[in-house]
Amino acid sequence: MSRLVVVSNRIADPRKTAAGGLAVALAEVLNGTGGLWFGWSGKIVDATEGDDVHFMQAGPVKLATVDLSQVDHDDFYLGYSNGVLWPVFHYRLDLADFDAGYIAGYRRVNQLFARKLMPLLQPDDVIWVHDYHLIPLAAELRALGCQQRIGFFLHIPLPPPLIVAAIPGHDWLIRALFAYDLVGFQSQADLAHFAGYVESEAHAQPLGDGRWRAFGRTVHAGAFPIGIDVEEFTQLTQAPEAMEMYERMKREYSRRRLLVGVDRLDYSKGLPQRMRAFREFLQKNPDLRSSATLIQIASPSREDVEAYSDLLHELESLCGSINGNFGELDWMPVRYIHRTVARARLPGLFRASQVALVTPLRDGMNLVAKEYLTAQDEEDPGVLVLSRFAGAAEQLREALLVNPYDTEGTAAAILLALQMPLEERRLRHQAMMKTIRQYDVHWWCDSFLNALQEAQAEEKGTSWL
Ligand code: GDG
Repeated sequence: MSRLVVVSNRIADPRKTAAGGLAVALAEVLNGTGGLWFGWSGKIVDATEGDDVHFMQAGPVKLATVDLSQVDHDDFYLGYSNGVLWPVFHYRLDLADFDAGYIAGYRRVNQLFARKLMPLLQPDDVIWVHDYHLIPLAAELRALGCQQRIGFFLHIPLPPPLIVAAIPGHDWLIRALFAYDLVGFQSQADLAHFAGYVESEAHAQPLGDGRWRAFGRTVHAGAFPIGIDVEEFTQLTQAPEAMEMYERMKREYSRRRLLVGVDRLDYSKGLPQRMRAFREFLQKNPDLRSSATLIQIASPSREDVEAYSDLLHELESLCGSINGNFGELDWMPVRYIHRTVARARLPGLFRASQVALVTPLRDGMNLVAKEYLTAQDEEDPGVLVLSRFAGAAEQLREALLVNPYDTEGTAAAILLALQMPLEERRLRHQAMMKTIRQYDVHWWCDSFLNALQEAQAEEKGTSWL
């Protein structure tokens, strides 16, 4: 069996359960092959300190990391990755900062990764690169003579061709995808956008069977919706810490209905829109007013990017005004927590909540939706209100699907969710759990890696850069 080499911007120690489903699933495959995980150490160092690779053994998995200089971190991570690609790929051209200097940093770090990874590779390695930070990595590796099979998975959405085309240098970026043997997306919609782009902008020829040919090379592309580790999350739900959280919530909210939202504080997650919909629900349903509480956990994220501090203020002001206008002496409609909650407690909170509001404006997949459903009591499950613009909506058709921009429609769905009869809740939950179990994180890993094994590696000689 070939050794697996995983490359991602950040790496997680796969032995720590706090790392979550993705790290655990990757660790399982890496353990099987005695694999290598390569990425950024998370450390920023003085440019004069050199760029050594640090190694750490985590069970059978070898972790290899490099540090970044301040300027590389600013241009590559804050600048191009999170100031250009993240907003544009989430359809937010208005938030993109197309500073011409960022792209040089993005290339520099991808070159650094390629240069440092290349000597660690073995001839029959299979390389799996993750996410938007590292789109040109395969092209950089090929330029150094890398012949191995390389796959890429995009965790975030790919927008329609004309939105991608707004990025200065977009043709370079998409051309770089052709240096991979397989490119994976979260949804059929994202895959269709890829096809649309490469056919209209790069004049690629569709060869059928999910293959496209352009720039003298053939790339395979497919949709591989990511799942969760259902078994691990079920165990987490039954563990003492989650049970304790569940009991506490049940006690505290014995006379009230609980709604829950758990998201990174990110503008893609539609948090202000969600608050406005909840406010609309409170306004329209005075009789239900003091019986429903929304707990919103917004874990801090990328606070050094400007758009995120604007969002923080908007959200704080909305929560404050909702509580100010609708709160009673003994009840506040919104409990807003701007902190990270321990992973072990999340399933308890999910299980105690009758409704989950997962209403991103755009999301590659959204794992919270799948975690919420997995944590439910199947005899008396809660209801998922899900944005039609989350990748998860392609799979979870039995959720209450909403348009998060439609305040009134989302408010109506909240009411429907709170009033849904038990039998209907069970049927919907059962149907969605079937999908979540079938397409879990192991399915995701296996199906991607099988497709990568089958993808015919060819035309290694092409010049990429
Ligand atoms: C990207 C894509 C895609 C959240 N708050 C806390 C916390 N979380 C955990 C959740 C979940 C994970 O973080 C978030 O995953 P999502 O999928 O919802 O979103 P992104 O972070 O944006 O992830 C996304 C994903 O990649 C995988 O491909 O689904 O579309 O954007 O596991 O539970 N965990 C803890 N405390 C918190 O406060 N412990």
